[in-house]
Amino acid sequence: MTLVMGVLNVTPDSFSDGGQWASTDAAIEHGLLLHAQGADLIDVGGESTRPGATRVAPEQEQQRIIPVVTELARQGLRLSIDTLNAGTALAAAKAGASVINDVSGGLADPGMAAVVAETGLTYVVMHWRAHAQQMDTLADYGDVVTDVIAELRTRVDALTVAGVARDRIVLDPGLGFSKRTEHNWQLLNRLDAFAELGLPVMVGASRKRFLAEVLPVGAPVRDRDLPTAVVSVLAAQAGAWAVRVHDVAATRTALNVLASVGQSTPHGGQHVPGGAARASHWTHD
Ligand code: PMM
Repeated sequence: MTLVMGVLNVTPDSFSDGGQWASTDAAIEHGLLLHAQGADLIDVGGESTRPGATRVAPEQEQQRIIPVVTELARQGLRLSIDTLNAGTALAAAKAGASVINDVSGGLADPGMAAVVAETGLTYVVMHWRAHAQQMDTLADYGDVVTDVIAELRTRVDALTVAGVARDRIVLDPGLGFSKRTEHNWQLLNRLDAFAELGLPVMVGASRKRFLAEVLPVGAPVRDRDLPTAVVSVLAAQAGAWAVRVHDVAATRTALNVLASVGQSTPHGGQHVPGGAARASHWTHD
């Protein structure tokens, strides 16, 4: 089964949920709710990566997320940490996170590969070209699927040379990051092409701008949860390892439909790199 990764942005400015879970207590409560709704992993982030966002100091990022990671790990939840910063990834690993989700795939912080290698955690390598201020200016491709796969292959090669175990890596096409609307649909249409890299793939479509295209003009962002759940089904059918979503309940229900009609993905979720045994070295239990 494809894993459901619930989004927990402990930020004042993320595009669809900024400010809602900005306090530690509210974030912990929301993380527990996402878990109760069926999230397999909670992805905790303390820096918004929405187009145009400004960077946050790693110290501030850690102040936002480490207490949340610590408490949710203590309660037995499986956690992913959404960060560009090696120091934050290491602090989160020590606080109990078992997945490092780096939207830059190691390009933003040259120290990240060493942290991934040292902790042995699962590492999500997303396709990324530039920070939030510039990313929309870098959405030029020949064939977007071919180009994204080639750029991810280059990242995987560089990371393995830097000591990251290949079997810890999960790939992500990076929907919405230096992608125009049509690029996102093309990537979703050909998710199966990523199989040539021989690594698990995760998909983060949740509430992104391109989904507005299938809704009435002016529909509120929350209305994107329905198309998000549909994309979760398509991703699962293509064998995705995980989908990253805000509305966990909707995606869980949609994936239950798929399971009920006997179409649980044969591949997705079976290969879970960096499982609990490996991660336990970094937890406090
Ligand atoms: N998208 C966002 C943040 N983190 N991580 C991965 N692996 N893939 C994504 O597509 C992704 C991500 C931006 O969405 P948000 O601002 O709603 O968190």
